Amino acid sequence: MKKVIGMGEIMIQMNPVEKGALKYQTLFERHVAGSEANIIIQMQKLGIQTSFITSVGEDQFGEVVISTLRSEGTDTSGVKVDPEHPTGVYFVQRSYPIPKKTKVFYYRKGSAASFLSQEDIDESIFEDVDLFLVSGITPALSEKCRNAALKALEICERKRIKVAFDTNIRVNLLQNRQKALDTLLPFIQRAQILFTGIGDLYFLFESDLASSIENIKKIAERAELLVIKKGEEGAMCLDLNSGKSFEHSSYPVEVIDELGAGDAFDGAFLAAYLENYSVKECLKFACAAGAITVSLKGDIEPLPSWRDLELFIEIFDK
Ligand code: KDG
Repeated sequence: MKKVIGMGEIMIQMNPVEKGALKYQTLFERHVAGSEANIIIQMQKLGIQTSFITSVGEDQFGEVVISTLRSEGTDTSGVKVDPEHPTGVYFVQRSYPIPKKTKVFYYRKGSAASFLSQEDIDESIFEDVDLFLVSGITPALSEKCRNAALKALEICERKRIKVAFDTNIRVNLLQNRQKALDTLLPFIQRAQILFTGIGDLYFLFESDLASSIENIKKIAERAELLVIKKGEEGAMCLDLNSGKSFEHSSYPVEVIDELGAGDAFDGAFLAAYLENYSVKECLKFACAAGAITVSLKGDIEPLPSWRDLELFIEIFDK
């Protein structure tokens, strides 16, 4: 069985029962979510053995985060419980003011995860690991977090563990293009599998897709696969070893909550990659997982199994 470790912040997601402006919402569903954890849980649901590194508050929400990871089968020996800082929370606003678009409001400043430090990275859990996964959110949370993620990269270098990185730019954490480039550079340089999106590429390089791809390729010195998510236009993957490029269109589904779709995409792509599927098939499973996830609220609950993916693809590819 392939083994993967992820690292990042997991928060409580408050998702309103109804669509519309947040200030008028009175009824909320409580979910648990966080980009890297969503990716890891997608992989766990697809038969990969997973562990997660994070820190949660010594509070009710921290308990929910840990029990969610455990109930999905992810190992929590890398999860710290911080008595001094709380578990982060965020609120979702769906379909307002732009129909089908989601906006998030974070209450994560000073959260337990943002105090994760190098000392919290226990090298022993990297034993026999095939892949380490992190995204641009974690190094953007704080300098401490960035150093913790850099320590994980160092361990991967020594143990020859592959790295998957998603640029996952959160403008409210990274502010501007230069800060984003400076913060993310070592991660983009180190990743063998690099995920990004058209929005992130535009934010980083302020140019058209073709020139942005050339720009990121220059930085991504060790990338074997460059995967670009294009939202409603589907996705593409450049196999930088063979020079071949692959595309897959998106599946036409009703969008209920677009949050977490990119994570489901990454998780399914990586699980398929670790199971030695072709790049073309990895893209197909990834696009299907993304589509299934936008059809429901919550980031973790809609993540599909192999059986779900096969059923979905059978119907939509008919
Ligand atoms: O990828 C979905 C995420 O945006 C969400 O679950 C919360 O991790 C999160 C973040 O930082 O936005």
